[in-house]
Amino acid sequence: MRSVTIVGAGLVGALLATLLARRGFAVQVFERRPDPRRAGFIGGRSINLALAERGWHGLRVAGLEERMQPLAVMMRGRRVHDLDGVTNLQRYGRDDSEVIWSVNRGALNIMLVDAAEAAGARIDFDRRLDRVDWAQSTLHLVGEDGTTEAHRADLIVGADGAGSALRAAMAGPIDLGERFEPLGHGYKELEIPALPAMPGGWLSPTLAAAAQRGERFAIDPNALHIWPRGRYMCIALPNAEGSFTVTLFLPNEGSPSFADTPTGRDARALFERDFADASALIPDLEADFDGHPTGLLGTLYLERWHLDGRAVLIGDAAHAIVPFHGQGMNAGFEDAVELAELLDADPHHSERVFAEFERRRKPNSDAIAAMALENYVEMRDRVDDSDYLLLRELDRRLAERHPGRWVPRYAMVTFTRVPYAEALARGQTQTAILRDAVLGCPALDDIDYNDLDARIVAALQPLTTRST
Ligand code: FAD
Ligand code: 8RB
Repeated sequence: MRSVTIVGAGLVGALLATLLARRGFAVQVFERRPDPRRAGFIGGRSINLALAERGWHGLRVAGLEERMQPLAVMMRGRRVHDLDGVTNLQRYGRDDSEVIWSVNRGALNIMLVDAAEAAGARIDFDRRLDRVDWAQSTLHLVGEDGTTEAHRADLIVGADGAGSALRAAMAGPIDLGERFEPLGHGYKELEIPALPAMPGGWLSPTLAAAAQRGERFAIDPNALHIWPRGRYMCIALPNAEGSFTVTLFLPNEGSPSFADTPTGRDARALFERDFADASALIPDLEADFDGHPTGLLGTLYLERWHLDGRAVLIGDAAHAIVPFHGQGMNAGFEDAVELAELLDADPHHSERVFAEFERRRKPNSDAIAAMALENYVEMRDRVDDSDYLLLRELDRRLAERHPGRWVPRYAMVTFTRVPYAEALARGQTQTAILRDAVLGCPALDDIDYNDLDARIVAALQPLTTRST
């Protein structure tokens, strides 16, 4: 039996542990944090994630889709809030089969850790990887009380996130070609609380009436909310119990920015000016802003993901990206499924397996990194622009005329498993056609669709059904 040591029992490490243990590998996981199932750990802040088809596929392969589904909140589209608080829903897909889902990170992590152990993996919590002795093939781990232990490892997988300690250790013997590109923008998490059973306090009369009727959500629960403001924005994702996690994205410098918004009071003033409808729903904005750290954003690129046949990186450790396509975890789950399949098929040639894994996945992780950067501009600046809305409507019409051949890029990324690199390339072809079609065309009904159809059939092959 081949043994694998995984560093990190986060989302990707725990999924990979499950998949490998189920295939008969002896799996040992080391995780820096305490066991998330331990009492006292649960009940902290609700942090949610958008789960899309690629993520669901990973859970499906691990046999967890049906356990997760009841905990997930459907988001049918983006609900765009203008400066006056007027909102519009832009559907993501054709119907309720093409939606994304908001899930609780803690609940998902617990489910994955449970599944990994049930499949036979061993997880040691409170064990931080400190360094690796490559000559002795030994991991050196530090416990929460400072005690150290050594662990001989055969194959090592680094699923220890963006700040990966395994990556730092691998960079000793080889040059990974590592490059981090900061976005120049950061983020802060705030909370729209659930409506209380006993209305009072901060609630407006309208919300108090909603609470009286037994409603828990202060705004549409079945949407990803966006407050686009050009160079910056806010978003909100629903939590099953009725609250929303709000994320404010701002440049680090300039105005407004995190530099000129140092305190919660300054943030309240910014919200009153630019996000007034949201401001009224965030009673603890000052305390949230002062109490939560400002997060950093950027893209991590590596030229190499493995150290011969001994160690390989996956998930954020290999390719941390900006959040604006909601695909970080989704991409990491695709890594886990792919690596488990490759290792299972050829367990005794790990160098070949790791090289093949990198060959298959790296073009796709580069593609989603690029599309995630592009989607920031789309979300913060374009979703309320009439030219954009016209292109989006034509995109939708062409998808209707050419099912399986013309698929909007957002849909390819979110609702299919078409490789990201292919989604990026097809998206470029489609965008060129869209732009030509509307050039000098005031209305979509004036377009010559016969001409356009011929060009589309020539430029785009039908998508293969394997991944749709
Ligand atoms: P992580 O989840 O970061 O897990 C790494 C694990 O390794 C952690 O448990 C950590 O404690 C452990 N570890 C670290 N160092 C060591 C060490 N030295 N020794 C032992 N263990 C160690 N993605 C989406 O697809 N959709 C979303 O909507 C979305 N929203 C997000 C919202 C937020 C606020 C953030 C921060 C990210 C979001 N992402 C989202 C991205 C997603 O969270 C990541 O892509 C995903 O968690 C990557 O999984 P991972 O297992 O590679 O890394
Ligand atoms: N990391 C998401 C989308 C696309 C939405 C659209 C965007 C917060 C950190 Cl910013 C963002 C999307 O185009 O209409 N789907 O899912 C999730 C997003 O942010 C998550 C919650 C997030 N990720 C550090 C903060």
